[in-house]
Amino acid sequence: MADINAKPFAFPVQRGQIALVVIDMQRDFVEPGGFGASLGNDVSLLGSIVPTVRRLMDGFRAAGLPVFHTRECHLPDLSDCPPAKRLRGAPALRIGDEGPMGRVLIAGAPGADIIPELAPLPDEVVIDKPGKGAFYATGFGEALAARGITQLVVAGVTTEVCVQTTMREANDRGYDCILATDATESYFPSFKAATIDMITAQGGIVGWAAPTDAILEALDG
Ligand code: TIU
Repeated sequence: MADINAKPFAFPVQRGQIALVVIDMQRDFVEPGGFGASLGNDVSLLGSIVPTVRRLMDGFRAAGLPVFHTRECHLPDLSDCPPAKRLRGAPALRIGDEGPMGRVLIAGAPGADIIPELAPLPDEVVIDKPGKGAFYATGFGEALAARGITQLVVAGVTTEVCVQTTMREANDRGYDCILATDATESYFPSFKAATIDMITAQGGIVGWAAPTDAILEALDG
């Protein structure tokens, strides 16, 4: 394994300590009729990264490296959904409401499932998270520690919300994080670009960024 050619400088891959985390590639964010659409977003942009995320996942799997998946979702009784989250704004559907893909952002509802093209393998860890970050109120940190993971390649949606929040949480916990720039997407292209700039500025204040090809090349090297 070689260093990844990345911004703001080469990412030093540590063999046996690197994992991929794919954030929230759920029907509720990617397909019409889900949570993302209920917030007023055009969800069509997000579908464009699916083949690239799949290529990244397959590269990790082929290299024998762990792949983690997350889902933003809540318990059916909403006991893990703060009213401040559920009641904010004036969405067409609120979390827990019955929508075209079942109850919005509720664990077990069809909309909360990961899209079939990116389905986890049976031995891969899936983290259900009630917040935007993957570490808050989950067992993600413990799952990573149990496997000796110290470096995260981060992909998924949306770049400036759950992806960036997870990278910031990870960075504060001491992980080296690199964002796969073409395996993440936002409903707002300018927010995606700004996020990549924010992460990599100031000498990598939050982490690194590189396209999928550069990441896979390093895993092969
Ligand atoms: N609304 C939005 O851009 N994102 C989220 O609410 N969740 C995630 O990013 N997964």
